[in-house]
Amino acid sequence: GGFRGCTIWLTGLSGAGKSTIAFGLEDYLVSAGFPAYTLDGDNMRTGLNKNLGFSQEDREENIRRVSEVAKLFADGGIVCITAFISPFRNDRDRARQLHDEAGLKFFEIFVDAPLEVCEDRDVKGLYKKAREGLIKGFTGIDSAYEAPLSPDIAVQTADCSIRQAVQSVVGLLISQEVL
Ligand code: GGZ
Repeated sequence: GGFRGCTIWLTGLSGAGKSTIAFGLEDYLVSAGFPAYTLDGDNMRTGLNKNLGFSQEDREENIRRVSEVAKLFADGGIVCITAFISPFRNDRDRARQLHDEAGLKFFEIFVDAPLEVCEDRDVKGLYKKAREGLIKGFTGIDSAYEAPLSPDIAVQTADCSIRQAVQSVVGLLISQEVL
């Protein structure tokens, strides 16, 4: 018995809503008394992964390190939420495998929004720069995004609120007996 950590892996395009959902979920969990912590570009790419860029090789290494850190958090009894594009299926599968081997639950959440919607939002103006050729190898423009084939759930952020998206994940965690 007792509470165990796990990893909630959010994947999706830039601007799909991963970070917003991650922090909404983290707030919900912490308020309900469950330890939760979000790993994202802001706390990983500025520190542990600051030597990495956006080539395929660097993204793979980024996700490999994030996977290992998430596993440690989960093993330490925390709900670890990760918010990275994590564009490659193989890398996400390896993250799951790492958790499976350690007997830790792992949930892949597809934060699904059409490219047009993400590009319309363009919160940081990066899509515009990518279209203008000022950023090369931008996911969805000239770098691949491999959508999950069988995510634990998908949330369509063009059609639902952040609250609803967070509630879908919470519903999954309850049905899987994490909460
Ligand atoms: C994609 C890029 C790129 C390129 C910089 N491609 O909207 P953001 O700004 O905050 O989210 C994007 C973030 C992606 O970092 P990740 O660590 O999640 O990527 S990966 O999982 O693929 O390793 C975007 C910004 O970094 N960004 N250049 N070329 N996103």
